[in-house]
Parts: sequence; structure tokens; C-alpha cells
Amino acid sequence: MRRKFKHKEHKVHQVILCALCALCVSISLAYADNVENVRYSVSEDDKIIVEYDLNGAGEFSVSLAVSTDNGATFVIQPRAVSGDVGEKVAAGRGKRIVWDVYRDMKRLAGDVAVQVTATKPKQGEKSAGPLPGMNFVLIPGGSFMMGSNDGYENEKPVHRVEIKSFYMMTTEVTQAQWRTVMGDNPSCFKGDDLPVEYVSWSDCQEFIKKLNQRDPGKGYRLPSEAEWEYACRAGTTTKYYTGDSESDLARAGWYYGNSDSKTHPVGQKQPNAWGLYDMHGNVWEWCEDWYHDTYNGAPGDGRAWTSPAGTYRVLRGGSWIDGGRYCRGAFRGRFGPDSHDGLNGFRVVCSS
Ligand SMILES: [Ca+2]
Repeated sequence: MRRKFKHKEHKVHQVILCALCALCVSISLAYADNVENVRYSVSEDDKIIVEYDLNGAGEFSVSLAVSTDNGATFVIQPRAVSGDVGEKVAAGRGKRIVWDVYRDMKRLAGDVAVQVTATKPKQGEKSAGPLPGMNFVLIPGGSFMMGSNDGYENEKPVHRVEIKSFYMMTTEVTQAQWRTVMGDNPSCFKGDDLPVEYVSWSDCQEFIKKLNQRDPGKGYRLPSEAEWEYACRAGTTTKYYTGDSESDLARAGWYYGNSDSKTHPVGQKQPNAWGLYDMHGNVWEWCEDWYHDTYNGAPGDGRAWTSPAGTYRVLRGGSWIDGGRYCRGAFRGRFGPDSHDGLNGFRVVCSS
């Protein structure tokens, strides 16, 4: 049987090649720009290697289907597959699926064609947190280019970061939520639905410790700086997730130009594609990382940069008092971990 397959190998090559040309058309129609540049080879041990590029941000469900009638029908669903197939395949170039044909079937005959399908799983999946109004949304894993060449020196070098999926609060932590956990309200502007502010990085760690005691097993924490920027961008490369202009910012957040010099109830402006509110403006948001002057040596895997450097922790997103340049997704704020200010709040993330 193996010999017969080998004998037909040249034909299989040709047919796959022809069929793939046609498939690229149907794939691009069916899945927008997500799957591109599908190519194949047959390894020396008779495995079919399918390679492709997966565009976009986040993770996809990827499946492989096989036709033996030149792409008319795809009735074979290979099971002996490995590599970039199945759930949670991160977007990127040079993805690779290995199909061990002879583990699935004794022979493969006919005019063979393969089809790669990518779909977005669980987009916008929300889960309720342990406090009223505390909702989390799944941030799909993926990779992105962190930083900006059009901003400040500390936003360079622009570098690729891989992010694992996590859950992020859809809003900043409110004063009602803070009071429930901590029993006080340090904010300068008072209102249950307003973001809590005048909280230091260390205060936030105390809140998080108590939140984890109330709801154990979830692993609540501050986002890393990389996770924060990735979540804010939600696949965009513009200054704000709504675009590049100040009017775009005004739709997304409360800043100097529209805040009337105060904070506003969370969740009123246009959210980003992943359902996050107020990532631009309202209050700055503490991140876990120590502040470093450049990204040289920054982690590439999305973890917080925890090696001490200087005396500042990172804040992101700008606030009600800041101009547009400070509210950009790439801008990096800094403040002492024990310092308080009516501009500074936070939101929490968790792994499940
Ligand atoms: Ca904010």
C-alpha cells in the first residue's frame, strides 16, 4: 500500500498544487484575510505537511479537511494531525500542520486537495467577577508589535510580543467595588460608578490580595505592561483603538478635551473590539511592571518586567486631565509605587 501511494506521489503533488490555487480563492472569500499563502509538501516518511499564514490578532480554531475529488467535497477530516491545528492557534506566519496519513487510512487516492479553515472562537466571551459590575472579557492570545516609532523614545524599540490568553476587567475598578473590598474610599471625586483613584500601586496590590481571598483560584493580578497595550490595541495599530485623530479619541475616552476636568462613570464611551472601556483616558491604570527607560531587554512573552530598575512602576492610558498624546495606546506613564494621585486607578486581570 505504501508503495502504491509513493507511486502516485507526483500526481498528488500536482493535484494539491492545482487545487490549492482554487482553494485560496474560496478561503479568502470565506475567511476574509485570515488564511493566506497555503502551501504543501510531502515528507520522506509520507506525511503531508501543510503550511499557511494566519493573519489578524488573537487565537483561532484551525481545522484541516481533505478532498479526493479535486476540491468538490471535503469529506475527510484527518485525525492524525499535529502542529498548528485545533484550538487556540495564535495568528502568525509560517504555521505548519503535519498529517500522518497512514495512521488515519491505508491509502489515499484520487484528486487530492486540502483545505485550511480558521475561525474565531469565543469572541467577546464575558464572565462575571466576584463583585457587582465587575465583568471580565476573554482577551485572545496572539502576538503584536509593542511600542511606537511616532511617539517618545521610551516607546522604542518597537518589538514583537507573544501574549497568552487571559481575562481582563471590561472597566476600571469602581469606587463601589473598592469600598466593598477595602472598606474605604480614597478617591478625590466621589461616586459609586466612578473609577477609584488616589490609589497607589501598593494599595492596588492590597486590593488584589483581598480579592483573591474572597474569590480564590482565579489568580487576580495587575496586567503586565505588554498585556495592557495588547488588550488596548485589540488588533489595531493606530494611536487609539478608534483611529489616529483627536475626534477618534473623544469617542473612546475621557481626556483633557472632553472631561470637564473630572472623572466619569466607567463604561460610557465606545469600547474596543474586545469589549474594553476607558482604556484611553478617565484614569491612568497601574501595570505590574517596573518602569524601564527603553524596551531593550524587555520580555517577549507578555510577562511583566519585574527586574527592578529605577523607582517607578508603569501606568497606562492617560487620564481625564491629559492631552491626546498621553492617552495613546503606546504611551508609557510612570509613578512611584507608593505615590497617590487623583489621576491614577487600575483594572485587574485573571487567568480563568
Ligand atoms: Ca483608563
